[in-house]
Amino acid sequence: MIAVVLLACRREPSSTDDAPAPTTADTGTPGDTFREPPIAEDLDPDPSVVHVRLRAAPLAYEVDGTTIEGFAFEGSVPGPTIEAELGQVLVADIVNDLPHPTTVHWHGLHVPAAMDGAGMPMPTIEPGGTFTATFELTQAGTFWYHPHLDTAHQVDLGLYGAVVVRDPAEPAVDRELVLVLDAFGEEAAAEHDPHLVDPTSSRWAVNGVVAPRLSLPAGTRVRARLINASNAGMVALRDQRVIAHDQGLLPTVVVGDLLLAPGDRAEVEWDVGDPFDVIRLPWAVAGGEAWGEPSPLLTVETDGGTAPPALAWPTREESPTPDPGRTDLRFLLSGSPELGWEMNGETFPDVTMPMVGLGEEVVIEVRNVSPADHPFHLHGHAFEVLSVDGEPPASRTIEDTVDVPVRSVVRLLLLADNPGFWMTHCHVLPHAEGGMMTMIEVR
Ligand SMILES: [Cu+2]
Repeated sequence: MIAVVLLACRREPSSTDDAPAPTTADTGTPGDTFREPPIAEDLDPDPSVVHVRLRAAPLAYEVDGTTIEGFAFEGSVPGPTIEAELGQVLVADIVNDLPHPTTVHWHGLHVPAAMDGAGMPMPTIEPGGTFTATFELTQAGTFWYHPHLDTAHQVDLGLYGAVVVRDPAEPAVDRELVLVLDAFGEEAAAEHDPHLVDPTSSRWAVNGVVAPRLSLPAGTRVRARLINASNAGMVALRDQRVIAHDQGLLPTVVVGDLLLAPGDRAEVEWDVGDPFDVIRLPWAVAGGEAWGEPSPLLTVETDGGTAPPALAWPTREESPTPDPGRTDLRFLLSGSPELGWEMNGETFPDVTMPMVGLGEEVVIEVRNVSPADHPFHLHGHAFEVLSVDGEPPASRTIEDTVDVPVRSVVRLLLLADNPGFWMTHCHVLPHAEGGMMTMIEVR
């Protein structure tokens, strides 16, 4: 198997070049060496500003022996990771060298509406055009950027990258890792049909490498930042020590299985002692029993030794907010692959836009009556999950993307504190483009 992602003009100077014997392309066979996306260069010496360039252009790259005639930011899939600290201003020069119009959306970040890269009218960047996004980073956590125009096509072909916003008050670990997850289907990729690259989630890549091997010394404490950048694939991981969800550190650590729907992020702690696999569990997107076998998403290699004790993350006395009982906004998710996908019985863009007052606390109920899971995502805001089918979460959790399982009801508490027209949609991108999308006006 050939090493990973081809960068436009340079090879990765990593040990992947002399990686040992090729392995088969079967899911779960430990593959090439783990790699991380490049770090976006900060072009501004001003310590209060992070100024990056994101040039989107076509790129042929390889995943697990399959060449994808794709797209990339700065010649890399995933695109460069933007690293910043809480309170810094991000300036991103977006250059569109694609043969199509595009935008960049800052998933999970509370940006002004004009910077969101989405909405109506769509703030399109034409081929050959540029746009500079500027906003302050007011939340610590793991976020990501991706186009919001012809989204299923452009994201699927490789246009995505991580945004890491650090709070210097959070505890330090030995090693931080960014893991951008995407799924690649064999057959479809070979046909270069972008809309079908990850329909079956058959092969999962971590930063462009399927089932990579990561070598770490025993005693290393890792903070791993996970992003599900796939179009439609669910990632269920066995038995993780979960320290953060979409919007940063949880008030209390949760140990257990972890589900990442498309668009979701989570952060986990690994205390490295003996070698271990990060195990991906089968997940039934249509509900009911899942079929298939657990398989390694990633293998951590080490000589073995004593694991460090789990870190005592700052614990906050925060219980989940009790459900106020009322419902201010309702979203009914319905449809089917055959009939198309609807929100409140409507298909985007022919939708009725609800309006909420700026500063209002809004109780949202999302009910899924369709035969598939739908990750509900709202732009420009975050919400607390009050309950899933009546059950409050194990730890108070603030999200911008939450899976609404088949035949389930998810209740959310939103503080509508960001004025504008905000898209809300299913983050299974073919569902969103099939019509499961609407907008909320906050004014
Ligand atoms: Cu959906």
